[in-house]
Amino acid sequence: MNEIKDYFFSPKYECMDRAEREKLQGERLVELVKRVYENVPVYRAKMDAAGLKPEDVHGLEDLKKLPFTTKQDLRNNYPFGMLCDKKEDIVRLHASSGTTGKLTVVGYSQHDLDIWQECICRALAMAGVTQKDTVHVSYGYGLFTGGLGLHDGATKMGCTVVPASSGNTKRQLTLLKDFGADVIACTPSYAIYLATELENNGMKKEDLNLRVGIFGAEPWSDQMREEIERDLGITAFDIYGLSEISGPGVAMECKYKHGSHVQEDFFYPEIIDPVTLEPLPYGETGELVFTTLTKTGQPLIRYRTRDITSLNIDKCPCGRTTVRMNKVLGRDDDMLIIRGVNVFPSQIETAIMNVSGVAPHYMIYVDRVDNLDVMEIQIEVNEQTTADTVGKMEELRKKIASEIQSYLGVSAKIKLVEPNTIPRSEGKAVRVVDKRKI
Ligand code: DLL
Repeated sequence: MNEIKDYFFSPKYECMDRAEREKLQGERLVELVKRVYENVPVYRAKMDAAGLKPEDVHGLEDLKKLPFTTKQDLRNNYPFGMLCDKKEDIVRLHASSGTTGKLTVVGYSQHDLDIWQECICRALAMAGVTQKDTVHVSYGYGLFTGGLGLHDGATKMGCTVVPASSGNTKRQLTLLKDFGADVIACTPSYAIYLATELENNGMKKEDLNLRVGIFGAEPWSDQMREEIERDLGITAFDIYGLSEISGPGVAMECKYKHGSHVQEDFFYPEIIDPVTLEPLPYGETGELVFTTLTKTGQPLIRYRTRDITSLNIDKCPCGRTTVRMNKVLGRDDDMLIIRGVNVFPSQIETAIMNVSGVAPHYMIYVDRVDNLDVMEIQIEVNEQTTADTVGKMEELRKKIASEIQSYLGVSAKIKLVEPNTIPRSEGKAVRVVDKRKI
């Protein structure tokens, strides 16, 4: 593995004493609540309904009194009903499409773009990326925040940025080789795809100069990380974010890879019980909620991300004092309930990858037959395994079925398929087809 020479981009905020940071967060919250009450009718109505006035919020201790914001609030007020700044002060619009319904639109002021760039710079510094590096961005450019987010942040740092965007894998590989990029930023599933396509394009990892990968936008397992690191010869970092809050860079892993440091001077995280909506203590798993403490364009108060994770305030050996979020297990609206058992696709992936002989490409099909949930998982075998006998294949199939059963407590039908038959994704991977009509 490469040695990562990380550094602090903004030590004052990243390594701040926790009590001092909480004071700053409290002051920012008080100011934020005043602003949204005055400028965003939705927040005024929500606070009035809760019998709350801005004067009732004195610091972080009052955060739990404030109402939540949901994706539905953004949809109901499509497109600009949740802006806090005047429309003419909005310099960028991004939007994300959910599985259903209207786009979720987010307006950014210049100030919001500035803090987003600051977050990306802090993230790049965590991965030891400097102004001397060339950063190849294969996240999609456009309404999706991945491409432009990494692009603007890496530009601010002074890196040489290659705005490759997504698609055209052959050209991506040529660019990576010819421009000698040190860093690649894309989804982890695309990184795996690029690695497998190297050989098909007559290339080896040694032909590339890559040192670091900045991967996010979808859940991924540590096994997937190992595979990417091995096949591309890089160190792979997890970056987290969501359009509503600030795109990529809301949190990022340091080289110790024990959770992602949340840029909590900008984005205050909470974990709540998604059923009772009560805040949970550090360490407990629940739904992640963010309050954007300093945004001006479209700030959000207690935004429910639907992402399931936990927070950790233990001391990190890297020296940053910011709270870390553990890997996202999945979204609570992504969660599959199979015969009463809660199952996240990421857990299925971990179970599959515990067995050797298969590739990290799979699809999960869920259906209901005679009132019973059935799950079929189609998994690609790797090139070596295809040469195996029928008996050996059957052994492998049984091994995976038993791994899934013991890891998840639920049975699944396993179907092994030929290499390169599962559709590849250039953006976020779609791995679940739920055909149940409940
Ligand atoms: O995916 C922003 C992003 C771009 C993050 C590039 C990282 C890299 P949205 O399209 O709004 O924004 O989707 C946000 O994606 O709520 C999570 O469910 C999921 N997600 C994002 N990053 C991670 C990650 C971007 N590192 C939604 N691990 C979020 C797991 C992630 N899930």
